[in-house]
Amino acid sequence: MKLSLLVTPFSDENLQLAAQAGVTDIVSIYPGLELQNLLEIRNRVESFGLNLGVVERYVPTLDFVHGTGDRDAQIEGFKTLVRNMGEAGVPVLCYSWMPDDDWQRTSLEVKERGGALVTEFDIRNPETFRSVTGFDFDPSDPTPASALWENLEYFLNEVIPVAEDAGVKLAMHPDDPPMGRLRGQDRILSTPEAFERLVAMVDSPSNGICFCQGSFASHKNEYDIPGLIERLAPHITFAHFRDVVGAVPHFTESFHDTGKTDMAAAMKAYLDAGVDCPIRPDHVPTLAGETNEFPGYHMLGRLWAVGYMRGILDTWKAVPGS
Ligand SMILES: [Mn+2]
Repeated sequence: MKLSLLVTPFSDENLQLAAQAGVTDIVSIYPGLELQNLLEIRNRVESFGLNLGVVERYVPTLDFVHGTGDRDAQIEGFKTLVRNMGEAGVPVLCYSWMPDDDWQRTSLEVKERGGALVTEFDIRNPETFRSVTGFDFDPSDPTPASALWENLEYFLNEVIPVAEDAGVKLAMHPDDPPMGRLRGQDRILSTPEAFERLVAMVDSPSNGICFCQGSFASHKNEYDIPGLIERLAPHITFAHFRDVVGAVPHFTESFHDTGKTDMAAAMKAYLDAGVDCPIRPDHVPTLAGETNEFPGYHMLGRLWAVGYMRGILDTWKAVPGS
């Protein structure tokens, strides 16, 4: 596995911290459609002795997810991004099919160990549910699950051949929260069966999965994470290492050692299955001295997480027969 980090803000200091923590691969947010921008990001990352391994977050998707507006123009943009990544040698593009664009939470400042701040999702009372994450949609005009699936198949048939040509692997992130419907809007990608349907739609090494452990762990079915990694392993092109306490309808994020998953067993599951892709900590707690302006996306928790992950990786390397 390639120890990876999303660094925000994308500063020289944070890139240096990543290098010092032993990270090998950097995850960049959406760089826009100019090849030059992507090349500049790659060169800056490489100047710290790091690789640019993944593009993730803020990739425009909502028109082709819902089949609205000029979806073909948005697909063309996605193809341009894929071709640029091929040109720049960036191998993985993470995206999602969330109809509300990104994660939903109801609190951004629940206290974890030592007063560290984590996010919470609580829909035990749907009447009072209110997302505070800033991603939303018009609940008066929902897109049904059948249309979300049709739009996905259309998208894959358009994009996967381009990704194959470019040598880029897509990585589909699960819905977060992992629910089949939220506020009247269907959601289609939160179960292993749904991901098996996704990868069967277009059979290609470029049609891959981002295995976000916390998304599967917070599903009401409370999946066995190591077992699920083994099941989906041939299609995993990117991994998010995170954990939660609880499950839908109520869960909170956690440190890697305070959640409900055996994280050492999860890491071993990737290794045993021969998965060799970028893996990054996701949604880390906000620690002392940090503003919590970007919940889940500050640096101190990431650095703590990288050390934890490196320790597990080295331990399994040192265990005979593992
Ligand atoms: Mn994730």
